[in-house]
Amino acid sequence: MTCNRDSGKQYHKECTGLALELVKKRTEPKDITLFGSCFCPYVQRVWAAFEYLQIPYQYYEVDPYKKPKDLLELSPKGLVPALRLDNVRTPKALNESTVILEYINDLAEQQSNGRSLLPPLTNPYARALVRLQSDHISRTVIPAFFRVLIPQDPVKQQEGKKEFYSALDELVRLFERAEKEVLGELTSGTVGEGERKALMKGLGLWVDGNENLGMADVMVGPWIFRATIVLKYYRDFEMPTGEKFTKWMNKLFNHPDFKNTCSTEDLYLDSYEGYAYNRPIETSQTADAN
Ligand SMILES: N[C@@H](CCC(=O)N[C@@H](CS)C(=O)NCC(=O)O)C(=O)O
Repeated sequence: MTCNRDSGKQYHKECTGLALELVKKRTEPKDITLFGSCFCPYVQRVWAAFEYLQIPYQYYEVDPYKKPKDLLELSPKGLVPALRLDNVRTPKALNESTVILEYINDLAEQQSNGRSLLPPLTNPYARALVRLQSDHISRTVIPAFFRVLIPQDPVKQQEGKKEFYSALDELVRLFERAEKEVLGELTSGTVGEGERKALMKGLGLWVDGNENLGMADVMVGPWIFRATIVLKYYRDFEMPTGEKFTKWMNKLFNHPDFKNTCSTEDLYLDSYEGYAYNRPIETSQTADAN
């Protein structure tokens, strides 16, 4: 059932559920501090990646709409996520979730802890295919999500839904393409199981038998998760029902490094009510930043 009443709820300022448990485990000072906000999907993608890549970090909750000074020192517009890096001689900073993802993945690859969100460096084409997925997520999937949520006119919402479905279809096509082009040739038996496993890695959870998060999984996961809660509740939106798509979503939602960064549903419903009823936050800097 679609919900039709604005109850004036505001975004939350503290994680709940499993995400709160994780915050409590990540309060110790570390060389890298992740400035995050509990409701933010851009933060969640980076957060899940930190967990998966096993890079030590401290989680620090901030209100990006209040623009605290310590956040502005790291991120020019005061957007989350942002990193404070004390792992270099003079403290440095990074912002933009996609840049942070690449950075921490580089760190993990350099540390050779066996974790990466991308296929091995020895297979540049496979890495490029995964980056095509990420590019599609940034350019098309995320904007389409907001075109379902933000318009108040039902006709526009309907158009948004169509756009979102076709963006998800294209994502599936890109998943299938990577699977086929990278693993398709490996059925000949000339490749050992070890190599197959290594190649599968960065291809992410779409691939049967692969339990490792890939770059596209963390890039898009927070929006898929929010779509099943927020778009369903406010816009009566149903996710695609294809068998493999559903299997992929379940793998994603149940992957411990993703699941542990999820708060309870009420946090997302409350935090997105302002979007759903067009109550813009005056201090928001995202209009020209996303
Ligand atoms: N392109 C940025 C977007 C980050 C972003 O929009 N973060 C939101 C929270 S979800 C924010 O900080 N909003 C504060 C504001 O709008 O001023 C990224 O990928 O990191």
